Amino acid sequence: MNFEKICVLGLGYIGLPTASTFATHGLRVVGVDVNLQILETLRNGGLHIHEPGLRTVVEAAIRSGNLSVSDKPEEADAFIIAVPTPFYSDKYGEFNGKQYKLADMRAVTSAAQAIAPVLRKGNLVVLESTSPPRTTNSLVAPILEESGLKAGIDFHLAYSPERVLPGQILRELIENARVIGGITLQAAQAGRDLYATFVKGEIILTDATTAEMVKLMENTYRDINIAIANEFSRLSDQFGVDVWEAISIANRHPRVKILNPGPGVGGHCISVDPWFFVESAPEIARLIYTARQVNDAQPKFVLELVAKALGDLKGKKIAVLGLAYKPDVDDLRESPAVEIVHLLQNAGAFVKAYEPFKSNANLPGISIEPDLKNALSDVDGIILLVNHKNLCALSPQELASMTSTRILIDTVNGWSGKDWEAAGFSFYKLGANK
Ligand code: SAJ
Repeated sequence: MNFEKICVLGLGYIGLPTASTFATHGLRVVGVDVNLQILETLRNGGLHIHEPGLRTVVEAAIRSGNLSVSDKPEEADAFIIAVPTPFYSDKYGEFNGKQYKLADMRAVTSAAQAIAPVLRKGNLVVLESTSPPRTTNSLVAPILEESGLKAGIDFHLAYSPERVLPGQILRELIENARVIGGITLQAAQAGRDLYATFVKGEIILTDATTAEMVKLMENTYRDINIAIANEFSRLSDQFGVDVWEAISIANRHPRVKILNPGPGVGGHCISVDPWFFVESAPEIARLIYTARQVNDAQPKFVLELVAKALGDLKGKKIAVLGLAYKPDVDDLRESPAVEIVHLLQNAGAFVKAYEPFKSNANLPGISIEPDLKNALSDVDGIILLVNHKNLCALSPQELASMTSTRILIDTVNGWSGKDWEAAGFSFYKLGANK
C-alpha cells in the first residue's frame, strides 16, 4: 500500500515522535490532539515534553512543511491512534475479595469515534496504545464500523504496539523490531508498508490479539522480574545481607540476570500494563497480580527504612532527591518517588523535594526546590530516590558543603556507602541493612 498522508491521534510521548519521524521521512502528517494547549505550544515552536533529540526532529518536521497539527482528524490514507490508556483512579474490579485496577479506554474510544466520520474505503487504521487483549477487534472495530464501512473488508485495521524506551525513543522508534498484528493478513501487510517508511528493525507480522498480548507480556515480564528483585531486597534486609552485593554475585551465573531493586515501579507502562491482564482474566493472572502488589508496596518499605534512619518522622525535615519515575527523564507519572513524598508527609515529615529534570513541576502539596542547595539546607536527613546521573555524581564533600545533616538514605544504589561513611555520613541503603 502507498501512503502520502496520515493522521496521528495523540501528540504525547509516542504520538509526537512518531508523527515527526513520519514527516521527516516524506509523509504529510496531521498531528491531532484534543488538548488545545499542546497544539498552541507546538504551533509556537515549543515542546510540552522532554525527550532527548525530540526538539530537533519536531523542528525538522515542521520546517519540511510535512507536519501540521489540528484538534481533529481529516481524510487521510492512514490513521494511527497513540493516545494514553491509563487506569481509573476511582474505579476498581474485584475478584475473590481482591481489588484490581481497571483500564481507562476513554481516549481510545474518543479517537476511534473521531476517525469514523473521515474514514474512507481502503484506509488503514493502526492502534498503538497499550490495551487489554482483544481491544482492536472488540472495541475499536465496532466504533470505526459506525462509518458504515466494514473492518477487514472496506478498511484495514491493525494493532502495532509502541515498544520504545523513554529517554531513547527516537533511536528505538527506528531501530527496534516492530510488531504489526492485523485483523486480516492484508491489514498487517498494509501496516508493514506504512512503518517501513522509517523502521530499520525487523517488522514482524501477526494477528491483532497476539500483538496486543506481546506488548503486555513484555512489560509484565519486566514487572515480575523487578518484583523479585524488590522482594530480594526485603529478604536481604531481614537477613542482614547487602542485596546489591548478593545480586551482583548471583548475576555471574550464566543464566541469571536479576534486575535492580528500588523504591518501586513507576511510569505509565510497567506499573500499568500488567493490570490489563489481571482485569481481563483475574482468575488466571495470579502471579501478575502478586508482583504488582509487591512493587506497589515498595514505597512503604522505603518509609520503614527512613524511619530506621531518622526515628519518629513527625516534624522531621527531609530532602528528597529525584521525583521522576526513573533516571534521567523528566516524567513524573506514576512515580514511586512522588508516592514516597506523600507517605513521608502523612507521617508528619516536612519534605523539600528536588528534581533536576523538572524543577518547575507543579505537584499539589509538594514543595519543589529550584536548586539543590535550597533543598539541602536545614534538613534532618537526605533521601536519594532516583539515580539521575548528576545526583549520583555528587561527592560527599560537595554535598557536605550544602547541608549540615550527615544522614543519607540511598534507595537506588546510587552512591557507595564506604565513601560517604569515610566522609562522616551515616549511610543507609535500601536492601543493605547489615
Ligand atoms: N525499574 C526498577 N528496576 C529495574 C528496572 C526498572 O525498579 O531493574 C523501575 C524504574 O525505575 C521505573 C520502572 O521500573 O520506575 C519502569 O522503568 P523501565 O525502564 O523498566 O521501563 P519504562 O516504563 O520506561 O519502559 C518500558 C519498556 N519495556 C520493557 O523494557 C519491556 C519499553 O520498552 C516500553 O516501550 C515501555 O515500557 C512502554 O511504553 O510500554
